[in-house]
Amino acid sequence: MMRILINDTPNHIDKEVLVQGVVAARRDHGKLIFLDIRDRSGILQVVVNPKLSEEAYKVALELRPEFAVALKGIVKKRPEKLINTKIASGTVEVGAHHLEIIAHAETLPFDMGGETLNLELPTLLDYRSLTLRHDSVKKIFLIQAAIAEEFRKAAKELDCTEIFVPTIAAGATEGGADVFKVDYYGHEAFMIQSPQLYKQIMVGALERVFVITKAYRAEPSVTTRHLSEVTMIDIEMAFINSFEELLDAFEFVGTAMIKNVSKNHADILESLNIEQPLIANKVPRLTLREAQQIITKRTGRDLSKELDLNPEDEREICLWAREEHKSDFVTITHYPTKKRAFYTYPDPKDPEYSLSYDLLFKGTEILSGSRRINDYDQLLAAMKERGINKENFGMYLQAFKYGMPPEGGFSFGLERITMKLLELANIREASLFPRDMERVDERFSITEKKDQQVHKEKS
Ligand code: AMO
Repeated sequence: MMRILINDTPNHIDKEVLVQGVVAARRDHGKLIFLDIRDRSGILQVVVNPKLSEEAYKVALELRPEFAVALKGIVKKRPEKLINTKIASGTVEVGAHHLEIIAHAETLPFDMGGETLNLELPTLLDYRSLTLRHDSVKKIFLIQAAIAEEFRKAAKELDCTEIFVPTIAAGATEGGADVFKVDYYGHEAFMIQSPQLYKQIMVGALERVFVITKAYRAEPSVTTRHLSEVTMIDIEMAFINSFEELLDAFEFVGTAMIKNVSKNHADILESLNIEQPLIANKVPRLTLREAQQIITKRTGRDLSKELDLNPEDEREICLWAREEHKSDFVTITHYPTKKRAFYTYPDPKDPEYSLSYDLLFKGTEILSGSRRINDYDQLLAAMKERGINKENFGMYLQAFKYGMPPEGGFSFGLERITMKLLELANIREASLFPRDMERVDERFSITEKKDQQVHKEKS
């Protein structure tokens, strides 16, 4: 007999089916045992009645959560008042006449049977292999997969080719101190902080590229929105004719991803009580200075000396965009040149500021990017000015030495988008196996902790 998926059971009323899945919950009701069985498609209620099969009943008595089972039974329509609208198979149940254990599980450390998990974050992550199986957690990663899929679609609409880049590099991609060093056969190398250098090199060959890759940030702080291992989803495009062309491109990709995922998975958003995001026809655009002036007007805080938006500012300007433009997105451009990476193109009209941008969504930056310096000599000068050793960037510089058209690009953080779309309190919930100062899979014990200060942030 062929296995069918749980969410297909309503199409087999009064027929015998074979279902395989995992016990999500077992409820003993006197002479009857009810099982919630979970497979990749959904959850099914199974009734085990000793009058139907004494043998199946005996097996059901042994079952505990997370046991894997195979069962055969007849699909029965549920009476109207017993229909469960929260699950796709809620109009039916299966009366098991054959039940077999195919894998055992130890007693769980906590109850996984409820609709939500109600665990503190450390426990949620300490038992990650287990908690990832819970419906409420699985939904996060179904949405994340959908975001990545929509990104690929949008990137292809822009005629970009997918590339796969190294994650070990000769130089620190973004500069700064938050880089992991690697002992590479006795040579010094670095984990990439972003796919930046390689995507730039590749527009010399393919003109328009996209990449989904892991990148590493040795973040010296513990915040709700920083990870040490990030999934970056990036685009880079050459032969750009204007700065606005880049803004149009990332606003198209950003809004298309969010719009399509929210529409195609409206059921998941609804089940998590998430409102549909506000997507205006045109994403509002502000320079950093304009954004700061708006924030000052709204809050009275003087930001005239600030070179960036802090998390509180980001939340405030997003509130403004929602109120004034009915948009959960807002684009901020022209950050100070010295605050951005060496490859950023200074604004020819005012070189203190740069042709750079961030895209904010529901209160937080989800994307960064810029037009790039494409002239070899200008690039060398920018590196020199920042004290960057060009010896570590040989392969990168080679691309510019042999000519590079005007180009630019951008990068979304996949976990950031997921976190914001699903209104998760902490970015760690949006990473399967989050890495931070205190954890690689399992939490480091206090005695193992290096002599390094952990800065905890309020936000
Ligand atoms: P940036 O450093 O701003 O830009 O990173 C791009 C996007 O990646 C995400 N991100 C992070 N998410 C979680 N934890 C972190 N530690 C973290 N760091 C970054 C954010 C951010 O907007 N090379 C440039 C991009 C470009 O110019 O194309 C870069 O890396 O969502």
